[in-house]
Amino acid sequence: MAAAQNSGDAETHQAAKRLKTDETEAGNNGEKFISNFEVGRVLRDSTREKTIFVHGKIDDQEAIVILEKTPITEDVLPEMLKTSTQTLEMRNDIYSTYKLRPPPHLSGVKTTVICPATEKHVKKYLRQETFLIEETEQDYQSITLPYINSQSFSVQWVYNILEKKAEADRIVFEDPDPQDGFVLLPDFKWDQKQVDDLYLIAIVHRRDLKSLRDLTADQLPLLRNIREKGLEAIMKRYSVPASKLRVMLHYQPSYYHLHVHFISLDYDAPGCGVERAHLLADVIQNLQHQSVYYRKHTLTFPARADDTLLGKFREAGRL
Ligand code: M7G
Repeated sequence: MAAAQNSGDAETHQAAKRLKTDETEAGNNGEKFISNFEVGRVLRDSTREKTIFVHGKIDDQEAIVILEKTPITEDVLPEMLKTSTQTLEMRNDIYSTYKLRPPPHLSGVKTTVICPATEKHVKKYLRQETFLIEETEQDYQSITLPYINSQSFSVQWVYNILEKKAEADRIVFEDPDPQDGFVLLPDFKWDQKQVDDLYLIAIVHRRDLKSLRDLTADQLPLLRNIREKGLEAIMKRYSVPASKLRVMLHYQPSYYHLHVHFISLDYDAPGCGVERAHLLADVIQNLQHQSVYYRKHTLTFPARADDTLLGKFREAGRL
């Protein structure tokens, strides 16, 4: 696939391509949990990305289930072609199409469950028109900050990771320093089956930094540490070099506990557009030039049509 050809060191890359999968997965309980899902409405789907986001219920609780067909990788091709059952659909001259049915271990569907899901989760995944907001320093203080304090997503899942109450076995690297330390682990968007769509997040141990807006030059050691040690750990574990990674922050993030995204350059992940992504290298440079850069500058970000924050900007006459 493309990633193997572009990486420069195709051999190392190939070796890292077939990654260890999380065999523990959901087990029997998880399967039962998912099979109890009663389909409500489709929030969003994409035939191109082969994903569907569905709102429904599991045992009377609101739930969102995200299904995603996983990419076909080079290393499973021979087995897939040999062992699939095949049905000829049509033949015409030199053209023919087939329906292949691969064996179960080669036809997994990545499934994410959010349960109980809140109204905010439903809004997050519902396909909606988006608008750009230009947030001044003043807007942040008077509109965004009160909004964050009143109703942002719970970051309990983040604390569970930091306290090793969840996903402890998935940690790729940890620097335990309370000031400049962080935990690096696979993002739940990544099934870890191939590096083409590699996606990890570095979550800082400090709990007092909500987002890019809170950063000053005081956090340069923290940011440099994440960049340096995060890249080193990814090279060591997955043989993916810095030149193949987008290391960035989102503004606005969904979760207001500082974290950094490490994403394969070959993966056109959601949230990588200029209106939301800030490269960590640029953030470091900006803070080197001006300590209060992110406190003072107007920051632009996208918001969905029924995002409460968008409503607050409208009410304040800022949109
Ligand atoms: P964000 O920039 O706050 O928001 O990133 P976004 O979700 O709109 O991008 C948070 C990141 O954390 C996203 O990439 C999520 O996929 C990821 N994430 C969210 N949750 C709830 C979990 C989780 O429970 N475990 C892991 N490993 N990643 C998560």
